[in-house]
Amino acid sequence: MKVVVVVGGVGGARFLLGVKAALGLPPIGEGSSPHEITAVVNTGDDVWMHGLRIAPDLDTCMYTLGGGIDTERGWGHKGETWVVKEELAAYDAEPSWFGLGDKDIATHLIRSQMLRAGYPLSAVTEALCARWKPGVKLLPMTDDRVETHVVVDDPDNPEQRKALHFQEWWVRYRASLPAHSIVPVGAEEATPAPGVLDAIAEADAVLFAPSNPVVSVGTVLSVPGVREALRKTAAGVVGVSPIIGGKPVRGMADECLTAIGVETSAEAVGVHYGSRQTSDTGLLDGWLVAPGETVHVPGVAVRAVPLLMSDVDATAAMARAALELSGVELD
Ligand code: FO1
Repeated sequence: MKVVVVVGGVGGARFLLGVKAALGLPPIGEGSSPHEITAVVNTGDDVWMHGLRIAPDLDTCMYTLGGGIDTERGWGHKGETWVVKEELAAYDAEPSWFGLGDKDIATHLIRSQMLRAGYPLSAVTEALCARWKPGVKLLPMTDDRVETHVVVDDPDNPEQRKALHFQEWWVRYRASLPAHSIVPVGAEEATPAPGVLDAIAEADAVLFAPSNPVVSVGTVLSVPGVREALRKTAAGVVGVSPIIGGKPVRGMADECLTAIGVETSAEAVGVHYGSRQTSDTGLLDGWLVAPGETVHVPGVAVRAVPLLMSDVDATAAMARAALELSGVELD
């Protein structure tokens, strides 16, 4: 079976652990299985910091599925040290609000060196995954530069508006500055990375992880060609709500949803993604929501299952429910 999962960072990576388990694969590392999982990963969070190219969502997926993630933080290496970060601070090197761990820096050095040598991000990711063996194919949504920027009132000059890179808004300001708009800069000129459209076309099931519907899934959908491929694929397309009881499970999806005028509810996000059958822009055939939520999404089959990814077994149950709702037969 070929499964494609559209993912962002922490939530997406955790969901992928469950998809692997649901298909009989070991959550961490590689296993032998007739099933193929391809993750199409958001790269709008990517950023140049201290001369290094950081790709947070790709790294979070790679470390989580390869067994190297710091599970507390949800990003970066477990057992991390911060000597270089302290040295940079000693030089007053900005930005001091973004933490680069010593082990993590090795990943960014390899990636930056390969990018400067002309390798596309997808080739860099493949090279890094040769070490981490995530057990799924990690594809960046595009090899082109797309960076999510957030338009806010300039904190130093509130009459003015200012576009912040997503990382500054998210990490430095903790998304506390109301976002007037969220823009995936460069998306119009981007093309899907090699393999993305084929994976969607050949999939038996396509799942939207419970990632941020705006800055993660939404950014992947902003790459020209992706939405069309999702609307055309013979695979069932099923999303998992990142909103439970009117609140995001983690992160600041509510701030992001408000910025695009979507209410923070499982129903509103389902309607936002839309129905593939009964609309000419919608993407979903199925929508998983938490128990007890009354959710109606016209033209979309809604099912209620526990959605807390408290451990791999719980996440595997969610993934199985999503796969079944997409119409595939699980052994
Ligand atoms: N998140 C933070 O809250 N603080 C940080 O200092 C930070 C550094 C960082 C470095 C590398 C990396 O891959 C991720 C990092 N993140 C940090 C997380 C990152 O901002 C988020 O994981 C994603 O951008 C949101 O999905």
